[in-house]
Amino acid sequence: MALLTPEDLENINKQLQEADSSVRKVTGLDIKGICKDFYGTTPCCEKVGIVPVTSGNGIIGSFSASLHAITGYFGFDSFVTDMPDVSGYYEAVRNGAQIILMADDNTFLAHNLKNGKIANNQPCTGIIYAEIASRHLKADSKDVLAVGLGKVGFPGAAHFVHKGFRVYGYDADKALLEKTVSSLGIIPFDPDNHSDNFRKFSIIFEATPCANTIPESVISENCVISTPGIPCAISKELQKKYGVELIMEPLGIGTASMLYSVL
Ligand code: NAD
Ligand code: 2YH
Repeated sequence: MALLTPEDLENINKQLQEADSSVRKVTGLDIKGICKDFYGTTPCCEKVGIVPVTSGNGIIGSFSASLHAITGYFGFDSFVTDMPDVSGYYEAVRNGAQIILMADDNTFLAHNLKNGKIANNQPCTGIIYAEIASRHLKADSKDVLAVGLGKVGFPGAAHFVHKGFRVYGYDADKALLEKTVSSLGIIPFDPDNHSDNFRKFSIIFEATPCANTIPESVISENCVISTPGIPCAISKELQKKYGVELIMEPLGIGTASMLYSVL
């Protein structure tokens, strides 16, 4: 499991603003608007308690502070507890938190204590990046290439299928690819296959922990690449060469998706 680093989270407000402007350009709505529309929820006055967690690899510098900035950006009233772990959870509830946000090395959750709803960051992230890409106003077809079909990628690919897109999928793990092809009915994409390599996509969804995972040959002019994957799936040079609209941000879009899903 790849862990976020303080470097990933540098200038989180600026990263969110830039992502919001790309989302608006691609879909006509901002991130908030998409979350509202997709989940059918609107925040009213829910207080969010952010609890640092020391287990495993421990506290990530600026993780909690970034969540504080992100929740504020989306209009939630939030606070970070002074204490971590169980003591922090107790502190959050005692101080009126209705939604708890906390993460260890494997799971990042949002739990609404009032209505019992709970969300996991990985599916929420996959689904919202897929939802954003599916709203690409200038897409030339309902074909999508999904690269990386793990804990974030699988729910994203499933979301495209659910919305009626024709999904071509690729994962470096052949067994996982086969399993996903049979469970979701997607079309296996093989970057080493000559004819697959001549197919071009105006929507590409990527969720891997690797760089340069998207072959140049599949990128069409002005395509949208919606990618929660860290590091970035495509080089700056290729982005520029093909006028790619990139939707990529390390924490905020997925967190917004989690929060709206538990309202
Ligand atoms: P995962 O390990 O469950 O899945 C990653 C998948 O990518 C695996 O199935 C792996 O086989 C595949 N893969 C690796 N290299 C590949 C390549 N070159 N080509 C094709 N497939 C390849 O991980 P995950 O939890 O799904 O996370 C995926 C990425 O998303 C990670 O970088 C993670 O840090 C990031 N992430 C970002 C956010 C966000 O808000 N931006 C949120 C959650 C996760
Ligand atoms: O970065 C992570 C994991 N990859 C799960 C997130 C899924 N995108 N966890 C963050 C750990 C935070 C740490 N325990 C803290 O500072 O509280």
